[in-house]
Amino acid sequence: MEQHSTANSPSCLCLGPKQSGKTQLLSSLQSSGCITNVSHSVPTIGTNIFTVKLSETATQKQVNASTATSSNIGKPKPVGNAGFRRSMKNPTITVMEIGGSMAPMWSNYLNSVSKILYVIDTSNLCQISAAGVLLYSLLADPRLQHTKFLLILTKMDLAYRQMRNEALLMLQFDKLKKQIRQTIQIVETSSITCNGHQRIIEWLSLP
Ligand SMILES: Nc1nc2c(ncn2[C@@H]2O[C@H](COP(=O)(O)OP(=O)(O)O)[C@@H](O)[C@H]2O)c(=O)[nH]1
Ligand SMILES: [Mg+2]
Repeated sequence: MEQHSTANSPSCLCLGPKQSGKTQLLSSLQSSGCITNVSHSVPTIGTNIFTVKLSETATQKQVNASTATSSNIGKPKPVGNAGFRRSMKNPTITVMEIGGSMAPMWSNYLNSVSKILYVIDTSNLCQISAAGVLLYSLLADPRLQHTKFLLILTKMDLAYRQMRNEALLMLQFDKLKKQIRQTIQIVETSSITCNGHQRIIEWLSLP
């Protein structure tokens, strides 16, 4: 089967079931703004590419740390992952969203992926368990054993959302954690209030 991930493809993917809020989240991260009203959106068929501005202080710290060691003197400057521009001014990362309806084809995009933003809609009770199954299949993939995962619990502005602990219970997260080798960070977000967006940017800014 055709493999879509190449050396030039973004090494950061945004995955999750359809309508979980991926496009909305990445659009607001890209434009550094929140959405003002919730409108009906067109599900992503295929992929979308977003460029997200990273935290200059976080990337600066890494550059300092990696150039400060005496063993690095005289060696070329570190080059970031594909899609990751680690220049000191205006560092950015390219994130590729793959539509939820393409879940059966996610596997074609998993070569050389260093980070995955996995988005789960906390207001969609019926979808959370299915989202957990899809997440588990990613975590079990041999190509993603060293990939960093950020679990994003979205739509936390909605009154009828599941709270963090309830959502994690539905995902059987405690059990899942014991069976995988990756460490998963969790962040609660809303594209309406922009809560959690700074934490996502800081996580993206880490190596
Ligand atoms: N209340 C609320 N609605 C959201 C949020 N994020 C996305 N939505 C809505 O959820 C629907 C699906 O969002 P979209 O980003 O297209 O989902 P995708 O299929 O995962 O890309 C749209 O109607 C959005 O306006 C959020 O944080 N809060
Ligand atoms: Mg989308």
